[in-house]
Parts: sequence; C-alpha cells; structure tokens
Amino acid sequence: MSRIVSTAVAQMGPIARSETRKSTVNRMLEMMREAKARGADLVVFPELCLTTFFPRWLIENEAELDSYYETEMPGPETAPLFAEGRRLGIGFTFSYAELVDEDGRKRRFNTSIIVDQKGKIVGKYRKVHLPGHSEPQPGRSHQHLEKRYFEPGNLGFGVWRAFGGVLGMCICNDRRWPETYRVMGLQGVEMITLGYNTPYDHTGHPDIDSLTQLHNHLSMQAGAYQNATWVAAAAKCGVEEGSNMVGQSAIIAPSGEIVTMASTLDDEVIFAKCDLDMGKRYRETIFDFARHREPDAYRLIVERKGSIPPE
Ligand code: CDT
Repeated sequence: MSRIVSTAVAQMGPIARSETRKSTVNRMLEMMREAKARGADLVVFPELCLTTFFPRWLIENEAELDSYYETEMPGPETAPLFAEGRRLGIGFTFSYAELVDEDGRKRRFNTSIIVDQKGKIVGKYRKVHLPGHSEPQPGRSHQHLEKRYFEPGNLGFGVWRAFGGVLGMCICNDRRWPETYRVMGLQGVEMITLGYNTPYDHTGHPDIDSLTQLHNHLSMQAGAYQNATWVAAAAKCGVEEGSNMVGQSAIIAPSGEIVTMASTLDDEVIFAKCDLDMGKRYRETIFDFARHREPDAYRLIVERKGSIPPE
C-alpha cells in the first residue's frame, strides 16, 4: 500500500486588520482547490490564519479582543472549509485563536486542528511555547503579546493516525524547540504540520533578527532529520499592517532536506509527494531511538526549566 501523502502547503500573504473572516476563508478555499487540482491529500495553512496577527497590538477592550477568537469549530464562518474539504476529498490543518469555557472559566489558546478528507476533526493541539510578552514593550513598533492573549497549551504534543500515517502538529515558536519534535518522535510521528507568523524584528536585536530566515529553516530541518519525520510548514508572511514577516514556507524531508519552498510573500501553494516510509531508514539506523537513546542522561530536560551554570 502506498505510503505517499501528497501534501500541499498554502502560504498566505498579509491579512489586513480590516479583512473579514469571509475573505480569509475565501482565500483559503481558493488554495484548497488549487491543492486538490495538484493532487494533494492534505493542505497545511498558517498559524492564526483567519484574521490578522492581532498579538502585535495591545487590545484592552475585551469585546474587541474576543472578536479575534473562535468559540466553535467549525463555526458559521469556517464551515465552508469543512464542506469544501469534504466535497473535494482533501484534508487540511490550520491554527486559530480558541476561546473556550473550560474548568469554569474563560480560557484562550492558540489552537490547531487536523481535519481528515471527510471533514472530521481528527487531531487538536494547543500551542505550548508562547513567545513574546504579557505587557507591551516600550520602543517597539509592533508588540508580540502572545503571553497576554493565550495560555500555554494543555494538551501536550499529541500524534494521530491519519492519512495512512502518524501525524502531529506544532505552532510557530514551537518549531524552534527540540523538545517539540522529540516528544512527537517518541510517538512515531511521520509528518509534523505547522504554521507560523514570524516578524523579522522578533528579538529586537538586529544581529539575531538578520538571521531570521536561517533560523526558520535551521530549526525545522534539524527537527525533521533528528526525528526522521516530514515537516510541512506554512508561513503567513509579507508586510502585514507594517510588520514585515518571513515567508519561505517549506516541505522538509526526514533527511533534513527542503524538497520544496515558496518563492513569494503572498498566497502561494507548494506541493510535494511525501513518502512516509522515507523516515524508516533513519529510524532503523542512526536514529533508532530504542537502541541508541539514553534517557537516564537526559533527566535534566524534564527536571529543570531554566539553564543554571555551575558555581
Ligand atoms: N508566532 C510566533 O510564535 N512567532 C515567533 C516570533 C515572535 S517572538 C517575539 C516565532 O518564533 O517565530
């Protein structure tokens, strides 16, 4: 049986603050159709792709803040994605701001889902690594207030049997952390999908920020190779409300090689036939976890949060 997952990544260009969900969903639908026409089983959309990247602003009015969140999935405005996916027989994944009443209180997560070819949600993930700040930072042209607007995800890094393989998700900043990939690698993940919004000025240090593109791919290529998994990554990019964000959406093989990459900073579909068995040769040799890992030597990873040098 074929273990090829024909995968499309649907990069998105900027989404203006004034752009409606109807409009963003229409853009997504157009790319979903293109992905299907190119033979895709699955299409990967960016992080928080239903609206502009609102954590760049301090929003103190709660009703206004709530307007960026989804309280149901699918809801009236996202239902067309599920209907069209089902009609075309194509799966999809994307991230959205989730507002839920959980444990008796209002909770906010940066959430992604995988939807199968029948329009059924088969996997749900809530972003674990929240970058940025809780309070606005002086002197910045754009804020990054994810720590204010979301809680760290409480679902862990799950994986799901879907599309004939084992799939997992992470979201944007998660891609920079080796733990993200390894926790899924330990569950046999064969493809990780993710979306990102990465402004070029994200650290505020020009020497680091000038390496934004390198660090984007470096993290994902290392994560793919070290865990013998495909990584399919979709940017929201271009100049969005004055914030310049990196593109270079990519599909990365378990070898760590980029097999296809976006070349614009706009809505663009890239495509690759991903052979899930390609990871097997890595899992059976250099990264045969059961043979070569030494968990006793890694205890600090879960016991300690920050780095503490010796006295
Ligand atoms: N969305 C997101 O997680 N972006 C971060 C950059 C911002 S850090 C202040 C990233 O890691 O790409």
